Amino acid sequence: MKLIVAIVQDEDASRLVNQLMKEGFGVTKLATTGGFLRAGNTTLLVGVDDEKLQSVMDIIEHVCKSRKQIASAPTSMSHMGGVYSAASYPVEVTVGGATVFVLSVDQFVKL
Ligand code: 2BA
Repeated sequence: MKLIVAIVQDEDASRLVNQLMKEGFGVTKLATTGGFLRAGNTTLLVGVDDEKLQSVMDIIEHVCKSRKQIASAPTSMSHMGGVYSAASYPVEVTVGGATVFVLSVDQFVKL
């Protein structure tokens, strides 16, 4: 059995959950925050038998789109009049479709 940890954009999350549920997969949805953009994203946990892994990966790939977002990146520090100040400038980053980790599951129990 595998545990799929999929980090997706909020815009794709509902459609992805709906599609996975429709295909009979169990899903847990977590509200998460990306470390770089400091913006909300969604992490899905999906436990699947090994032979179903590719079906889930195909659904994720089909539903999740990549998008461009503007992030604020720090540039130089300046030191004037005894005061340090940092400027930032906008950079464009491409986010997604999805960041997916596949973990082997040692044990799966429902108590
Ligand atoms: P964030 O950390 O907010 O990153 C959003 C996007 O910013 C990334 O998209 C990437 O295009 C860019 N980015 C991230 N770190 C960067 C850096 N140090 N310099 C320049 N650009 C950078 P994705 O790669 O599609 O990642 C989307 C989200 O997936 C991430 O949101 C984070 O929540 C998660 N993620 C990505 N890689 C991860 C990893 N190795 N471990 C854990 N979570 C990860």
